[in-house]
Amino acid sequence: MKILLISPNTHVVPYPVYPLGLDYVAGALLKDEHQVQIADLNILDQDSLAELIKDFAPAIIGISLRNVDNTEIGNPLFFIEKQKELIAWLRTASEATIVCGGAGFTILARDIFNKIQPDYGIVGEGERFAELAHALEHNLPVDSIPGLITSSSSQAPVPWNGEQTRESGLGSHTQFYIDHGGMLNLQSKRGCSFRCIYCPYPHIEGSKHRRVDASIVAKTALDLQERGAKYIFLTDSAFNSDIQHSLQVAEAFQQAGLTIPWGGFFAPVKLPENYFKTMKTCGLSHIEFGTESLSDTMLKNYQKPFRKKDVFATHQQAIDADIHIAHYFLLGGPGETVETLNDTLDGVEQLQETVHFFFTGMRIYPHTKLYDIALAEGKISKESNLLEPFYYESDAITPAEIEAQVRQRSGQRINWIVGSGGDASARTVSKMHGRGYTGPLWEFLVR
Ligand code: B12
Ligand code: SF4
Repeated sequence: MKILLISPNTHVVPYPVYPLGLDYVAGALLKDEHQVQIADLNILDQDSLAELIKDFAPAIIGISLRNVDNTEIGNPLFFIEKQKELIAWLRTASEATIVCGGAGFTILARDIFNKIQPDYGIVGEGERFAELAHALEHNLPVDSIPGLITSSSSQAPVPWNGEQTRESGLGSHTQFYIDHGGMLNLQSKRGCSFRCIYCPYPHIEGSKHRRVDASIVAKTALDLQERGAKYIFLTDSAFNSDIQHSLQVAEAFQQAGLTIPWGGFFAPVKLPENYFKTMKTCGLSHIEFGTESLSDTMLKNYQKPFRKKDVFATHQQAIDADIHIAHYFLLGGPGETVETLNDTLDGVEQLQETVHFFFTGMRIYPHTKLYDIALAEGKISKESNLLEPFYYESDAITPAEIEAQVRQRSGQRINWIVGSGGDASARTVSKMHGRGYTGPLWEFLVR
């Protein structure tokens, strides 16, 4: 069958992100000998898309819904209306069956499905698309496909234990990302085994690690380098949630001859001595720590797998290894008070040679412990609409008060950033990428 895969994500904050999920969906479909094309709306406008649809005449169109919103309480953006318009327009341009999937879709599948009305949705890993395409091609029943959403039935994601095949050479969109910052991305495992109360990642990817053999990860990394990548972002929920595997992957990079820098998300958990020195030797240049708070009370409330002392020790280890460091904070969750916030900000002031991103208000997602807490506290009901972002607010301090306090403490410091930095910082990043700088570039704010 002819299948067109669309990435409608044109969000540029903090920078345009290569639509990695579609490489895996394409890999699974190509294995079943379907004809597949990828349309990335970062490079195609509506007229070019219409032309592509006319020429290719797909029988199925798959849409990757990565972002629902930007999860920024102070500068909210909601992307689903635009996807609804896209689907309505596709119905006029094609008779193809429309299938949605992706990380954002998986979190709020039923609500998104009802709003944008595709023909089918698939929650969780998109490799299952091949099963749906097979059923549609041969007029077989679809009801038993794990994770399938229809107008009348829903299912939870079922982790995919089959082969993961990345098809990264499909279409010309790769060049766009190489030309705009040089960043391509790579996944070394799926799943996160931690249990942080607000986090939907274990729902999206499962809570059991499914590791890709380190030598295969390194082979893909080398392939990205040969295609022109100047930097690789490891998209794992937390790259070091399996410390051993993260070391194997890093060492495999070095053995394979990878020379470009790379980075990713890390949890500031207790680490073996010299962990970051080894990582640095293997090319790790940027660490994005999901620190969230520096109050032990709040870290316990959030069920984080580390405490304040671990953050400081891990931070120091990263500094000693001479790696760029950023910390992300998530303020205002259950139990946040003026005192816990002060504890965090006192701690932040002691963390040197880094950049801090502060997010206030926790987006409440279904299938999380935070959802249950908010329900028990009467902040939401089972009928609450969580598709349009809804944030947990502590009874003791409002998001506005938290933001005011962060801004007041921050003063003129340029390494304290509220939210992702928004359009202004995205414009600066874009200009620098235009001048040939590569990578995430937040290291220029490190103080
Ligand atoms: C890594 C990451 C980042 C990195 C990306 C770096 C890079 N160069 O790639 C950075 C830090 C830059 C980032 C930024 C943002 N991110 Co982010 N990110 C992630 C993360 C952890 C992994 C995404 C990923 O690449 N996964 C690996 C690929 C292989 O998986 P995938 O894309 O999900 O695809 C699989 C399935 O979803 C499915 N699938 C995908 N497409 C399709 C299509 C069809 C038809 C089907 C059937 C299936 C299918 O199949 C694939 C293979 O199994 C996810 C959380 C998570 N664990 O998923 C959040 C996540 C996607 N991000 C999110 C958000 C909100 C953002 C930002 C808006 C945050 C901000 N305020 O700046 C920005 C947006 C950036 C942009 N330009 O779009 C949200 C989206 C949900 C929401 N509320 O909208 C997530 C889910 C995190 C969360 N808060 O829950 N992000
Ligand atoms: S470590 Fe990160 S990805 Fe894993 S559950 Fe906690 S917040 Fe989510």
